[in-house]
Amino acid sequence: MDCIKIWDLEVFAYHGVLKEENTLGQKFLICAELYMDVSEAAKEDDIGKSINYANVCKEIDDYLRANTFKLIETMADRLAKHLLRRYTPLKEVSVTIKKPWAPILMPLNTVSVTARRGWHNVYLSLGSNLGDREDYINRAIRLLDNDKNCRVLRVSTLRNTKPVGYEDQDDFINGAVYMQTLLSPSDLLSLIAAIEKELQRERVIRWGPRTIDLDILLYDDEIIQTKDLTIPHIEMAKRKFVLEPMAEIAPWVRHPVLGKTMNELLSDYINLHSN
Ligand code: A4P
Ligand code: MG
Repeated sequence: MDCIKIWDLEVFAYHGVLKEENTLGQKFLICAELYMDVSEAAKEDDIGKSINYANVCKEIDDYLRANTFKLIETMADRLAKHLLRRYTPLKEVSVTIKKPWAPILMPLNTVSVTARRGWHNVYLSLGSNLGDREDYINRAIRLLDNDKNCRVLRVSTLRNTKPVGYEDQDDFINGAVYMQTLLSPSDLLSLIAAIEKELQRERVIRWGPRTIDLDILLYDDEIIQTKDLTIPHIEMAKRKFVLEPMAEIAPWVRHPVLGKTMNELLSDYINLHSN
């Protein structure tokens, strides 16, 4: 991927663990690697199609003066995410914060921390079979999109579906969304748990009635198996109520374990259940 590099931008700011650092301030050197596609800007020789590095330098200076952090780790993490949110063409950002002459009572040139952050491509499934089902699903989508670390980019049609698993319950409405997030998989799980809680989700019966159910189907091409998280979602290929909306919004996206696209998985499901 193409990259615009800003090297050793000097910023005078008030970050640090020591009280003197917060009152007297000090000089930091900032490097930012901005990963994006510059071919359109180059083709038309048009700065409007790129990111103006002068503006980025001003943005970095403003951000690091307007906020105070104890650690250069935090400075690098927050600044990288701020730049990703501020400039939509950016896919990834690597920020290095250098602290020249850190006060360690020994000769030292600089100490630095680098944080590389980027947007992750995520698919979620949504389901509801209690109360105003459509309203719960739309509210969940709004809450996701309103989170500063997420942007919802595509929403499937919402479909009425018969309950699967525990069948003695009302019909569901199901759908899927494509979104990008700056959150790690476990932080994304915490966010969807918080949204479920806000929308009065109660866990009474496994696979039972619920105002809202949000599941992470895919997170980039990652394969994750921890105590709390299985990605890709363990049941996704066995469920028509997941495969139909996924085939609608992401027909060519490939399941990283099964090696098949959403279209292929839906065809397999239909063939298996038509006999
Ligand atoms: N967990 C592990 N992996 C994931 C993941 N990829 N995404 C853990 C989200 N959570 C994941 O989930 C229990 C735990 O799974 C979480 O705490 C998390 O640590 P839960 O949402 O509390 O419980 P649940 O929803 O009852 O279980 P699960 O496995 O999410 O159920 P499903 O698969 O969603 O099934 N029929 C129709 N027609 N439509 C439906 O939407 N849904 C279900 C529930 C049953 N029948 C249905 C539908
Ligand atoms: Mg669930």
